[in-house]
Amino acid sequence: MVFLTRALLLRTYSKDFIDKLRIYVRGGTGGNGHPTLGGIGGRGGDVYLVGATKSDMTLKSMKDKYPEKRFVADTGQSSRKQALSGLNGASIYVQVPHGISIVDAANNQVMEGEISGSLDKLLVARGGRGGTRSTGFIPRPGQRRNLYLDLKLIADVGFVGFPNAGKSTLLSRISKAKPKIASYPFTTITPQIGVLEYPDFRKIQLADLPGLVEGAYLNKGRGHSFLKHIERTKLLLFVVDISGFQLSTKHQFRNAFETVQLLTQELSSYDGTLTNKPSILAVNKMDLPAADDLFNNLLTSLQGNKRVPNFHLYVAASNFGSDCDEIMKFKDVIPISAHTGEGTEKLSSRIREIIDNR
Ligand SMILES: Nc1nc2c(ncn2[C@@H]2O[C@H](COP(=O)(O)OP(=O)(O)OP(=O)(O)O)[C@@H](O)[C@H]2O)c(=O)[nH]1
Ligand SMILES: [Mg+2]
Repeated sequence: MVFLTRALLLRTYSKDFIDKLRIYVRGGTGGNGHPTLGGIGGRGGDVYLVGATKSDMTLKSMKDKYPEKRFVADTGQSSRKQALSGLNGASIYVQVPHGISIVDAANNQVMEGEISGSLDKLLVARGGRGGTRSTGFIPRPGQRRNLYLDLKLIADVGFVGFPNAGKSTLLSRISKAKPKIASYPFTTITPQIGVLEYPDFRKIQLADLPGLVEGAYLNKGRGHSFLKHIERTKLLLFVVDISGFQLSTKHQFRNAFETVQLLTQELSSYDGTLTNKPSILAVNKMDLPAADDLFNNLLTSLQGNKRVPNFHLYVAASNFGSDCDEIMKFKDVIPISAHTGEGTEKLSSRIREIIDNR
């Protein structure tokens, strides 16, 4: 009975609403060159996604309008005796709803750039070059891609942390995603999405974001393109390495508490409202020797300036530099090991509790 109701509900719901649409895009093929006269073929047209002029466009209306969901730009003209330089094929501009992220279906990676308003435009498939002498007058095909247009892909939880903290390891532990994991910083270079699934089918989307560096708010390490994604998440999951972090021997070593402070500072300098978002602090690598002592030190430092009666509420006052005294109020601080799985179940249930009771 429960299942039946659920199935019926889902069907009614999905008839009017979709939050994900798969489309195929292909840039136009270039035109042929002219071998005897040395003529150059025209370039194939590009495919762009542009924010719809009507802000109420939905993925459903887009699907109804283009049921085949294929967008192929024009071929470039071949070189002829009368027109040695072939004309370029026309580009196409596909109107899409506002507020979507675009995911390459081949690797599940979110493409750079987003469409949040009617002026936004994103090149998704480049046209092929026309044939020239250097290609034996043979044209190149256009780029082809399957894309997902996703309405709320990275809206649930955003992982925030310095490189190497174990964010991707955690993602692979609590979801079915298979992100790249390695012992060097900046392994993850574009946001990765995983879905946390609960026994009753509730799903929460997790965004494993590339590691931030000090100065990310100034766009160091392309910080803006990652911090931007955090704006749209409902919950921030700080992931820190209990043994601290050092980018290289040229950089200063930061202990776990300092990494929390610095991350807080990066977020608040980028956007002062980010520190008001619900957040959890996951302290990773608790399997390392001496981790327990370090964790106790961290708790003491977190409670430092303002000792709060509620055990689950910790306050990190950032005191690097006198101009910044931002605080981050964590709903919970959870010691975990993404390697052994210690604490990760508790973390998963806290994520849900907080999102559902916001
Ligand atoms: N001992 C221990 N090592 C871990 C744990 N979690 C991750 N690691 C190791 O830490 C290193 C970095 O892990 P990643 O998951 O790639 O870290 P990341 O935060 O995604 O790093 P970036 O993508 O560079 O930002 C790898 O060598 C992992 O095997 C853990 O719980 N315990
Ligand atoms: Mg990573």
